[in-house]
Amino acid sequence: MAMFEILTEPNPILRKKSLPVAEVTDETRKLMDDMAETMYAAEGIGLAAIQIGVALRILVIDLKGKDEETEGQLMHFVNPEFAHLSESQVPYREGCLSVPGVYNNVNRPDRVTVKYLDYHGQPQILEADGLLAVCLQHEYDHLEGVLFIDRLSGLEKEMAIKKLMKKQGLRFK
Ligand code: QAP
Ligand code: CO
Repeated sequence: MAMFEILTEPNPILRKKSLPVAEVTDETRKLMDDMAETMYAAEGIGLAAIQIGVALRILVIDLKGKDEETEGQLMHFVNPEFAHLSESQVPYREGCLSVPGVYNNVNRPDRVTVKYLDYHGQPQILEADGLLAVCLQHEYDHLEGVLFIDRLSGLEKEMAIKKLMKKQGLRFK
């Protein structure tokens, strides 16, 4: 296994749209193992392949102690698609390994049904709520080149970017 560097905003690669995986092979599984190791090393709960510079539609999620239902389970999602998103939305305070040190409330549907291929390439359907539903939508956004800060209102987004740049020792103008 190997650990990778996690790309951070404003790296333009994070804006790329990821491509579907044609077939889940040993090479795909190697990539998923490396993604999991990178996520654990960074103490994250979710990671999309594009965050390590690979534009493929692959997510890994491990909510650790933060969610009772999935506790301690590493989950792999290849080519995920939402079959259902609930009408009702809830706010959740999100962060992102690619936007370090910035946290904001984001509104999203609170229940989702996701279709995907698992680690073995088998088709699966999963209903999720709570933190898993939030995390799936956050990670799915990465596949479309969208970051959680893009979902904030104009002023909130401006403040989030200022905070990020300050953390990185950058200055405006
Ligand atoms: C996405 O986020 C997520 O700023 C996963 O300094 C977040 O793993 C889904 C992290 C919230 C649902 C709810 C962020 C680690 C990890 C940081 C993460 C940081 C260190 C973020
Ligand atoms: Co993220």
